[in-house]
Amino acid sequence: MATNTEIRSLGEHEGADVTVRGWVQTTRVHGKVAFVVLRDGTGIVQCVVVQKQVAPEMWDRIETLTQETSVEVTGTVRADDRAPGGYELGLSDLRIIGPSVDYPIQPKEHGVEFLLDHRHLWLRSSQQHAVLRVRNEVEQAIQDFFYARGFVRLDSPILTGAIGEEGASLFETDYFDERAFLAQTGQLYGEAGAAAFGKIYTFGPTFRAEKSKTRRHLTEFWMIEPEMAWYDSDMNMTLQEEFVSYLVQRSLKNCAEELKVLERDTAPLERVVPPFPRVAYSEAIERLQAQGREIQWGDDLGAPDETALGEMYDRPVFVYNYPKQAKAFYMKENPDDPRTVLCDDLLAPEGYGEIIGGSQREDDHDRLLARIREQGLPEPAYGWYLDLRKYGSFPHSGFGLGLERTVTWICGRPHLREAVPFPRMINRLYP
Ligand code: NSS
Repeated sequence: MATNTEIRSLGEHEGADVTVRGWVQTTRVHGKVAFVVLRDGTGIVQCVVVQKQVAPEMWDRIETLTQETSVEVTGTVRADDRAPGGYELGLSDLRIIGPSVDYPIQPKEHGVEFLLDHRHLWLRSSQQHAVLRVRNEVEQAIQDFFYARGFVRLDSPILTGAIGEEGASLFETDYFDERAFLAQTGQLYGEAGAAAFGKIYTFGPTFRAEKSKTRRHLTEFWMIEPEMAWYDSDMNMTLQEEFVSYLVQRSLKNCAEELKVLERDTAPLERVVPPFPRVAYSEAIERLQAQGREIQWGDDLGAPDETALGEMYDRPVFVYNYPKQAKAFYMKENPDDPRTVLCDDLLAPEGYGEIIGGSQREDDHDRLLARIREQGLPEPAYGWYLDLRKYGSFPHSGFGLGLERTVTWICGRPHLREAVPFPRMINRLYP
């Protein structure tokens, strides 16, 4: 009796008969020998069929196989250095489970809109499969990193009554007799969690009604938001560089195959180790101006500015202490320069730009209230958030890492839309 196995485990069955189930990538018939390349999601294997060794009906079946037909095959595992994965299968049987007629994605160039319309099938393609395997590794690495450091995962709500980052990009929905908003951030809830557990992180989908059609924006993206009691802005940046380095090094170690499929040059990733350079916002402006860029003190950095700055360093770079007017209401005023706040953005190299936004939080009740009023935010919605400054206020800091931006950079892809299984963008809600 042949044992069922996955392609990735074929090495454990060398010389034995196994049964594998999967989908046909290609079939080539060379006279009396046929080669069927099969993938099952865990790997690919070349199956070899010799006409005189199999029943005539089976040989006929091989000749009718089309791309993405699902099959169950039985054969002998043979080591073969030239084969992908190091093994091939000498088939004795092949059963068709589900035929596939006129599979829309052919091994040729398709336009990206066509591929996105067929995202439910495009996921099977080798590069898309590789990107999402890297995403899976990064997601696991995130959990391992924080678990090992004693952080508690705190799941923040997705339906919220309060605003998070900015009013302009909120998704609104009916909530019985009230209005609700899809969460732009879990941070405010994370701050409540930090007072309860010390160190927490949230990890979930966040939503922004971004009208911009850029390669860096999705309307639904996943964010990791750690929040730490007793951390100042410097400690916050140190945690960020350790975290990002861990995610990159872990991907290099456990996703070498995937990065090869993606033809990712891994040299720039190997340099991602602490410490990362830290550049004050004011210095960043001077450097950009020296390059002839049109940017004034007080402006937020645009994507081209981030790219230009990122290119000045060989690893991710922190830009810290931005002007108050460019940043969110909850950031703590810088005691050494009240025009600025204690915050940082982490810019990835190779033109990938901002992957993290973080800050020390305003922990003074009256200053925070003043900022809420200055920005015209709905005060009643922030009552519970202000409570955190009334009952045992505490210095604390945190940050948000965009999962898709990080995966896009690690994989060296041009656009965020490939780093999430089913991307949501301004003009895309299907599939
Ligand atoms: O707006 S952020 O800069 N900051 C926050 O939301 C804070 N509440 C985080 C915190 O301190 N807890 O967003 C953080 C990151 C940003 O650096 C990007 O990597 C990512 O979230 N981000 C996005 N990714 C994809 N698409 C869009 N639209 C997007 N917006 C932010």
